[in-house]
Amino acid sequence: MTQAGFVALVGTPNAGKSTLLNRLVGHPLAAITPKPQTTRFAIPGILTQPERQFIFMDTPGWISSPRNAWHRILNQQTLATLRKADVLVWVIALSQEPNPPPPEFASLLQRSSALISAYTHADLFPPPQQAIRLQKWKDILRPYPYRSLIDSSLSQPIEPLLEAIAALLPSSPFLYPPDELTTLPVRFFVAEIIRRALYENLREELPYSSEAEIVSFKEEAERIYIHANLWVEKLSQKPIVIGKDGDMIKRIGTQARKDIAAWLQKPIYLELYVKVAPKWRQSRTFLRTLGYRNP
Ligand SMILES: Nc1nc2c(ncn2[C@@H]2O[C@H](COP(=O)(O)OP(=O)(O)OP(=O)(O)O)[C@@H](O)[C@H]2O)c(=O)[nH]1
Ligand SMILES: [Mg+2]
Repeated sequence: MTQAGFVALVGTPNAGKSTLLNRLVGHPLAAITPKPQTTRFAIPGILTQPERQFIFMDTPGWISSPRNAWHRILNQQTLATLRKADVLVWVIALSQEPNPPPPEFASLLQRSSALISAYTHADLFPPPQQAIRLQKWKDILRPYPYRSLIDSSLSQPIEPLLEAIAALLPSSPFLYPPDELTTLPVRFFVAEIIRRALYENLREELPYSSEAEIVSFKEEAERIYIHANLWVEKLSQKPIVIGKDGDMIKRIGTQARKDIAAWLQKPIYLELYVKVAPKWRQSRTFLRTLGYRNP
């Protein structure tokens, strides 16, 4: 009998969840940046082996003090993903202060019969410091029924984590065609690539106040034509995204175009428009038009 199931990767912002998703599936599916709150949707990544199918779910980092409708939707996505998962992977970063999981999902972890903890960022510390930090995390983890605690830092191979998850996958027929890598459409990943360019080029509050929306995506024989809106929250943010003589928007566009072309293996024509949607993070209606849904 084959095995198949949903595997949720959950944890605090910046813990390294998206890095793990990409390593587990072997493709750069989810955007990774040094800034917290990079992931805004539950992103599925599918890995099919001859007898097993893992459907990994990357999740937005848990926001412990949500300040707007957007934060609450991000947290709800994480909770919904946790609830439907067959295996839970609680991702912790040794670089972060050890803290118990948020009360909203602590009980789900506590009741889980298939919980694993993976730690990251161990490579940043010499072994004695690693051991001290790990011990503090073990104290936090003690009340939880985790099956294994695995060093999944960038310096380590990913296979031990994969094997630990495989041991907990339910017996099941495959849930998706074996050659499928994700269930989200290409447009979603194109918007993610543009957003990563925004994150990497903008500073302070701006990355969190901006969002990319694909308006049109037309594939022709020679080239793919993409129009996207870059939404910001305030009129005063628009000239910053455009930059002096348009140099910032040019830089963002060039980086995004190259990354999209590399991903889709085709020349890209990319047109970006900067638009203002006042307080979009507070507006459930606008969030819905950007694809955010209450799960
Ligand atoms: N040194 C080191 N850096 C890591 C490791 N894992 C991830 N990173 C870096 O940590 C940063 C955050 O990684 P992400 O994978 O985006 O973290 P995330 O948990 O998905 O973050 P959010 O989506 O914002 O919640 C990036 O700069 C990664 O390159 C690790 O094991 N060691
Ligand atoms: Mg992420």
